[in-house]
Amino acid sequence: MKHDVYIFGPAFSSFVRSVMLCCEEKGIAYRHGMSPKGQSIAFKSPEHLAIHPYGKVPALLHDDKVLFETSTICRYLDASFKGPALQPDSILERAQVDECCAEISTYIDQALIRDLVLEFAFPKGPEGQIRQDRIEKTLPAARQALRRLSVLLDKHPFICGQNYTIADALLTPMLDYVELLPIGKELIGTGYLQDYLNRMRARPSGLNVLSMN
Ligand SMILES: N[C@@H](CCC(=O)N[C@@H](CS)C(=O)NCC(=O)O)C(=O)O
Repeated sequence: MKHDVYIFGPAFSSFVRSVMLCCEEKGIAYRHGMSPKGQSIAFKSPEHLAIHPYGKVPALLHDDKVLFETSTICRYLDASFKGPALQPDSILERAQVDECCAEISTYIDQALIRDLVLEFAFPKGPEGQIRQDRIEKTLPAARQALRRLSVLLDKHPFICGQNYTIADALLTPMLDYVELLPIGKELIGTGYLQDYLNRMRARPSGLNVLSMN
């Protein structure tokens, strides 16, 4: 298979990072950014909407194929390229990884990234200030999401058990950003979730993609 993989989207996007992590874990050569053919494509422009009908990122451009939705892209890359498998073989275990991916990219993403991290990253209060009242309102859901992740992790090395899967690639950019918030260390705590994040950051894929580096 030709290795002409382009991940469309800025590298600061958590979901773009998830696709980058999958490529790194599988050893797939890739490029990324907003300029698949040299010229920059503006966010929400007709060219962007031609690649992603909802004007979001990431999208995958692979030779003449275009795909959107992060989990879908990651499953496609896993099936198309050699390298370590990022999904189990067993039907049930694969469904459990899919379930975990859906949970992370919907409920967990909403609580941790959309409602919390983005309020710090792009503050919308008067004169660009962080809306402290919004943060206070979102914290209970963020704490609940993190408790749920601790339950899922259950002292396994990876979020779905014994092996690195697409679910880890989805989750670690989110946790990485949360931990960098002023309240991040307190939120993540000093237990197994922090230990998991440290181990994911220390992998070659984490060293190349996650923000601590
Ligand atoms: N369900 C989509 C979500 C993609 C998504 O929300 N991407 C964010 C960046 S992390 C985005 O494009 N935000 C810009 C916007 O919503 O306008 C996926 O899994 O790929």
